[in-house]
Amino acid sequence: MTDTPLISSPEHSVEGFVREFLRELNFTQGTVLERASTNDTYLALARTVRHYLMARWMETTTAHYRRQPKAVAYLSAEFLLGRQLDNALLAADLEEIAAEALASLGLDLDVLRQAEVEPGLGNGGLGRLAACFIDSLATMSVPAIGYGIRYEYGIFRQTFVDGRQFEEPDHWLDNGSPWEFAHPEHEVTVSFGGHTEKYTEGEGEDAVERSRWVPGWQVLGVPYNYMVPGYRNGRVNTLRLWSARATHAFDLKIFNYGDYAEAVRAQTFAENITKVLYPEDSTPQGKELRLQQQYFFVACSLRDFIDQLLPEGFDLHRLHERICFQLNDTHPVIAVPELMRILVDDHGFAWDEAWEVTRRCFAYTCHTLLPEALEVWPVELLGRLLPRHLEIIYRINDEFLDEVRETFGDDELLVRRMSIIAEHPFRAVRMAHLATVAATKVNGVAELHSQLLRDKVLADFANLWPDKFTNVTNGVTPRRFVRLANPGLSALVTEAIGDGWVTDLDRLRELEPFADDPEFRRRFREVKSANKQRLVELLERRDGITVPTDTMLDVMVKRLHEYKRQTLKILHVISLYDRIVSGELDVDQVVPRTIVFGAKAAPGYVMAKEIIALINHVGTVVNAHPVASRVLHVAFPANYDVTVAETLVPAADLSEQISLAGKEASGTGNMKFALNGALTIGTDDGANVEIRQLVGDDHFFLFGLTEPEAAAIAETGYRPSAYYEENPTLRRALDLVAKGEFSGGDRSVFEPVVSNLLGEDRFMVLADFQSYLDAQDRVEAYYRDPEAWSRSAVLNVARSGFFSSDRSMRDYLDRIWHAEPLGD
Ligand code: 26W
Repeated sequence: MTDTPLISSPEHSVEGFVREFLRELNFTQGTVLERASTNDTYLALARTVRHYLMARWMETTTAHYRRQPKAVAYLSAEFLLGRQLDNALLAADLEEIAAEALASLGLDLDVLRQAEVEPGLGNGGLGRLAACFIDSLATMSVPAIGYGIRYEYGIFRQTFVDGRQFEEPDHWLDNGSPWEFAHPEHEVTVSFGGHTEKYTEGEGEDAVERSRWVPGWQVLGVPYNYMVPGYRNGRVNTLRLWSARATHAFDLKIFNYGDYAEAVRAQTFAENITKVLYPEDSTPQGKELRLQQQYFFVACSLRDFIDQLLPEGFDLHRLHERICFQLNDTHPVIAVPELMRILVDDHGFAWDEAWEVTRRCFAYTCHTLLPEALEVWPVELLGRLLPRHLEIIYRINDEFLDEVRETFGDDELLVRRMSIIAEHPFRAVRMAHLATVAATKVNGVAELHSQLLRDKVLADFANLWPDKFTNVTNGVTPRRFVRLANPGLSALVTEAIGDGWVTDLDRLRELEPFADDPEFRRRFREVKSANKQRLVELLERRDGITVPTDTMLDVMVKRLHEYKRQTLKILHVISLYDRIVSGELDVDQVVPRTIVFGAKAAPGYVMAKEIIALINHVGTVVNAHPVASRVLHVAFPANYDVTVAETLVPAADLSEQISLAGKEASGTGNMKFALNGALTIGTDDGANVEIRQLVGDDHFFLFGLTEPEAAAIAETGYRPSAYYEENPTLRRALDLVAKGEFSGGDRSVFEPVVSNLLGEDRFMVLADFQSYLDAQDRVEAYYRDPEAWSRSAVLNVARSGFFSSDRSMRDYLDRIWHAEPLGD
């Protein structure tokens, strides 16, 4: 890299901004202000803001290259970024300048903000976590790069027709994407298929048996770079997402045969690899294209790091001194045999030498506890797509099982349990086992989750390597989820304790005394109520949904999954409705609530889709009922995404975190709500446990079975119908659904939901029903006292600083990566 001086940033002033903006509008967008569309002005604005970050980006990149510090590569199939404009404005400290500059041209920044289509390159928690982590790494000046996939279509757009979910493609790139930089000149070739050949290298004494991969077909990976700006620290890291293209040679060959249509087909075939994000969250479908995606991005990323980011001639025996590849769940785990292949086949390492390095380069984060979410790849498929990798996996497994036998003796049951290869119901590679064997560290994402990994899911491995296992509790970025999403609260907090909290969230502790200050509480309530007003306007504008303003805002937003128990929430609504309509509850005595749901279901997850329909139908009936609608309102805006969360979370009073204990690995929405001053009603699950410990029992509504209790019930045989028989309130609620109250009298519509609850009820909704209702009664009583409630809300804010993703990053740095921030 040369020492050419960098062009300096545009002038940091309103005039400077106006000049740069008009230049962009005229010279890049090719239009004039008078005729520019909203999209034209948005694109010009985005590029203007980008310019202010450009010099920092080049400086950061150059510093990494020159100093060659130990870096972190976060490998993730998902990065759920959310909109970029606001975050870039904030990082560059341009919010006021931009607003003023645009106003001077008769433009409204708020309108332009809304023109941005968010890149929905993730499903939910895991993808959003990756986005929070790279934000924190940049803000902490840690040398880090995110590697992932540039899906042409992100998570589907959800619509409702008659209350049922339909999916539409998400054309997020249609209007142009001003935040990405394509680098086709850095394309990487990725191979697939074919077969392997044995050959002997050297002669006589020195002869070694080696294996060579003869691939069947290849594609190109083109990197797209995205800026990851640190918060006002002069650093901008890189997120590199890969897009698949057909190789030039491939089309050319076919083209020469004169089959033009075939050449185009080949192109399409290659480009399919990064066409669409798989919308399955937690139940893998085992699709070939998904394995292609995983190998594709991981092969591109390793090649990129080794060939582009390390200096020429770097001795790969020392790779672990320069990088830790963090595996975000099992999706990138095929990187393990890929690195072995690179070292052994391409660089001539001996097997043991290569394993020594590989073992030290990877760390693995597990994000689930559900057995069905643990990825396995059929050996048949993996061997067909990646024959050399399968060979390598077999050898890793052989040596690993030798170690197991050496340590524990010939316990064949144990060996079978621990094997990387499962034999039943079909031969398959267990990716979590491969990851655990290869990783220096394995972590769960909340204390309880990490403990359950050690004690249950990966217990045999924890016995073998107790020191390998650790915990890093998840976090969320305070820049996006407090500072940007909640300007009112941010201003109030800053006025009280200064603005240091934005990068040092523990400082929120200094707010504690303000919880006892009536004036502060009054202003806190004012902020909450303004945030509710903003939400009401959003729902009206975006969805045409009208909801009342000043009611308790009770929110459950997350992917639709049975273990998360949206059914428990809707049964609560049904029960309130039933008791109001029957006169058991005096409507004038009920605290008015607005219940907001947001949830996408995996397109093939039938039960989840039924639950969505049930929620929508209950909402229709409740909202239309002359008496019930005086105090109850249900809203279910379609297509919940990061952008909606940014308005919804700051408005919430009550955060619903009601999974069956032992099933939610962590949750991160729970943290966002607490940080924005919502009180949680929740089970002892995931990070709820830590939230409750920190904010205190008096400021958290706990209910439900504990994990050991749920496990014990499951052990002795769970009988949901017993709860139905014994609890008249529950029975009435379920009977209403069964007899068609919410389906125009048609009993068949929600029969599958009801019979599932009465039959299997795998996640013990009925067992926790009464406890949940009792907790909701406590919520209601407490909410009647606004002073007490807002005191608790302020304490939730003050005591949740631990849930900053900056703290998560510090924990990863100390416990796993052993890397350091780059000094000035
Ligand atoms: C299709 C295969 C598959 C399997 C698992 C896709 C996605 C997954 C993820 C592990 C599901 C997921 O997003 N897990 C969530 O990760 C969050 C971040 O750590 C946690 O907060 C959530 O509790 C966990 O469900």
